[in-house]
Amino acid sequence: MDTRVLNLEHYWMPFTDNRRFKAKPKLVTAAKDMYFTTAEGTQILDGLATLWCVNAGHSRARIVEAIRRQAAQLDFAASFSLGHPLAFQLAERIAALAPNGMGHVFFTNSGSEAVDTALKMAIAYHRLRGEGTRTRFVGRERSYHGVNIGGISVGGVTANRKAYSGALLPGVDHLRHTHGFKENLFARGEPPHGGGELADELERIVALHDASNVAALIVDPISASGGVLIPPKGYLKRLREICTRHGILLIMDEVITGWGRLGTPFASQYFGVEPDLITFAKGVTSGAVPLGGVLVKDSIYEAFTAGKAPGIEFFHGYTYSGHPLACAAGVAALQTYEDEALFERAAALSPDFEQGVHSLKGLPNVVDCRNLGLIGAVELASGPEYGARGFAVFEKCWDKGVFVRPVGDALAFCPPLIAEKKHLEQMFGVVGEVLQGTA
Ligand code: PXG
Repeated sequence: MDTRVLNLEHYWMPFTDNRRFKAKPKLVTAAKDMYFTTAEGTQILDGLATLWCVNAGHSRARIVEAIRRQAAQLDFAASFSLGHPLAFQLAERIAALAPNGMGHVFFTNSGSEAVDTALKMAIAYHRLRGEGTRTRFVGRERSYHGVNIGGISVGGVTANRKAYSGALLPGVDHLRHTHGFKENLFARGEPPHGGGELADELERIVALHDASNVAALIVDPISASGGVLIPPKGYLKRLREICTRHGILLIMDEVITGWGRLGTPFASQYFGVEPDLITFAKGVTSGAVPLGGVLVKDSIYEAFTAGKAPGIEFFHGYTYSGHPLACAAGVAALQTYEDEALFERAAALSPDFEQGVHSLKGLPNVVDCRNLGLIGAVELASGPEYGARGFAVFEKCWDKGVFVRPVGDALAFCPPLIAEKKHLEQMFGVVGEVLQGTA
């Protein structure tokens, strides 16, 4: 495509330095399996499943065909007191993959909406049970829970919060992030140090406010956009114990860790932790159509539906909740994961991935390497301008045909689950070469 005729002015791009992008655009015009094709016709390896989404790879035939067929058959039907079969079929499939006892699914269009939905569910649930004073939330530093007001309030990414400080939800505390112990640097898999101590901070926060005022704790098992922070051993289990002891709901934000990233459908299963609510998005359709949602424990659904006066149980929903195209893509993506055993493949490839991430240790400026399942990062020492080194490395990798994501001065890796050894070799080979050359 001749991009010289494309007017770049009018699209205000999200989370992008618009001026820098428009001065030197990176445009892709096609994608298949592991690779993008750029407007100039070069192939770029997608080392981040685009934005932690495309777990089945790009433009997979089954998913494409399902969307095409659905658009022709039933382009749209709302889910407000009207329904269509696919939404129910997809919910059933998701429930079958979920941790035990989580048999109900509420659909949204994005992870941000899923997070705000889960926060509202938590408050409404406690109120229904006569514990209406439970309205406070606990989040964590460096966690990303989307960009809606609820999500940035419980989230811990300063850049996303600072302009809105006075408009954030009241009644939110944040646990420390889990990064920074020097004993955990270059840990392979779950870092050994600090899990219990970090989790015990929750006790302190609960004691301060009294448990009767706390609705839920929200945790992204791996803070991906916070820099791929892997939870230390025992940390999540301990948080679960504390929540249970105090009647606080545990929301696991699995927008990135869901759909096989750690070799299990959800990270909750990998860590052996049973949440009360799970938020998901991204990989549920392998990124092909926007879809998110909240998986809830049956007891939560029943608190809303059992024995109450007739009428709407939960005054919440989006026009496009359960959109037919999204559901068609979701069913096809989940079928692809199953047919190709992609979650198992992710688990099987994890040792090679770990090897690749840690092969970067010792290269110039590398101060940490971390990994779990098929997600990982290399962190570089910051120069005078925070993030500049990470961005420069990202650009050079792109020029050499590999797409990875800079998160400050870290580079994140999160390939589609269809990745093969040769793709990992290409990705870590190019990153290593670029790091070597930027001493
Ligand atoms: N929770 C988590 C854990 C996420 O990673 C969301 C919620 C929000 O999802 P939506 O679909 O509303 O974007 C996310 C999204 C990045 C980046 O820079 C990451 C996300 C979104 C945009 C940028 O890594 N994750």
